[in-house]
Amino acid sequence: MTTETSTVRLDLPGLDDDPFDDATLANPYEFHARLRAAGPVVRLPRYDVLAMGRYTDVHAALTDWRTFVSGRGVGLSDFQHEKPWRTPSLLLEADPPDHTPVRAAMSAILSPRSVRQLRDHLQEQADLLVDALVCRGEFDAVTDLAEVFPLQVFPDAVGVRAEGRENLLPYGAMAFNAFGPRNDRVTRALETAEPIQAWISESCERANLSATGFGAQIWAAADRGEITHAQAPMLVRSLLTAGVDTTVFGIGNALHALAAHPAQWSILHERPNLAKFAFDEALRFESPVQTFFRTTAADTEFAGHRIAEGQKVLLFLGSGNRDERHWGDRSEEFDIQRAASGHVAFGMGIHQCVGQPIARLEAETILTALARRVRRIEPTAAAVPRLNNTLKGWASIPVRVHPV
Ligand code: OVM
Repeated sequence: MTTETSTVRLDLPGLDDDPFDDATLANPYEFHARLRAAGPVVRLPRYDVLAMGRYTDVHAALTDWRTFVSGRGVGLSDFQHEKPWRTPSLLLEADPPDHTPVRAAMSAILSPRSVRQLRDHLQEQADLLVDALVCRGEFDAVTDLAEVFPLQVFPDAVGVRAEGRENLLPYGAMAFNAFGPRNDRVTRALETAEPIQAWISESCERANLSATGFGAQIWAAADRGEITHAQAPMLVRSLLTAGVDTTVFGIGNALHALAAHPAQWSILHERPNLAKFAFDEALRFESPVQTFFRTTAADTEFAGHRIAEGQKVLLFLGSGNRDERHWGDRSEEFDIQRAASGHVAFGMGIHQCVGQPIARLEAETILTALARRVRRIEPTAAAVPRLNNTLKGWASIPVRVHPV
């Protein structure tokens, strides 16, 4: 607890922790438990922000977009006072009414119906990749699988040119790091940002996109007047920012949890059609996107506390997803047969992940392919965390698989 002065109210409990330091990023769960125990709204004086870690409060703040706005940025930086590192996203960093038509156009393009048409192709690609890895027997579940599969299928689905795709992962890492404080991780990433940003920006132009992908469909929505032609490349940028690292981390986290819990793998192997439930439980258990900020648009009362206008509030999605108040006393256990739906790993409310159908399809097809062919998956060395100010995941997960 702390008593140092700040612009935030002092009647609230405070925690001295730095949620963005290496140790907490690598293992945030002990901090999350103290955050939830401290109260519904907790001060983090180190950054002069408020924090929420309980499921009900995270859910409520995500849903109340009028009070907890996104247009001032969903990182630590308040766009009302600081210049954003890039042009703000028309989706993520926007509020109604501007957000509404843009979101509607993107929802239609990424709808379950539209994404379903990709299923056979993705399952085929997943089966081929897994066949090759099963032949090898030992491989790295991140560098040989989680980083390979999304990059094999998602840029093609968007219609991105082949040249320069190695920029996609670094760009996403930079964007997710940039939501945090300007620590070494951000400073280092921004040093090499320029050529990466230039490649991303060019890749969003109509002439550089295939004729049939999601990118082309965004431009077609502009032709139909659903969005403007000026908005189209910005929305392609959203796909390239939010669509790669997230799925890589999500698939990696699922494989890490399954390799660490052999009994859970056995259940999945016996019933591969549980893959989509296993993925939801993995998202709950180790959420790839750990945090997002909101900013209060007005003085407000929340959970019995007054919060002033202009206050940055850090929402711990990954903590809400392990809150014993919501999930019960086994909330910190990995159980693919639990009812994990309702987790906030994709957010909640008007900003809830619009790319969810494609993210889920990627995860489901690759996990199904593995579950069918592999009866046992075991770690062969310690997994190495990949630290990011927003994302939780792994740089390396060495495994051995035993085929059927
Ligand atoms: C965007 C976006 C959306 C969701 C997440 C995200 C970097 C970015 O629209 O650019 O993370």
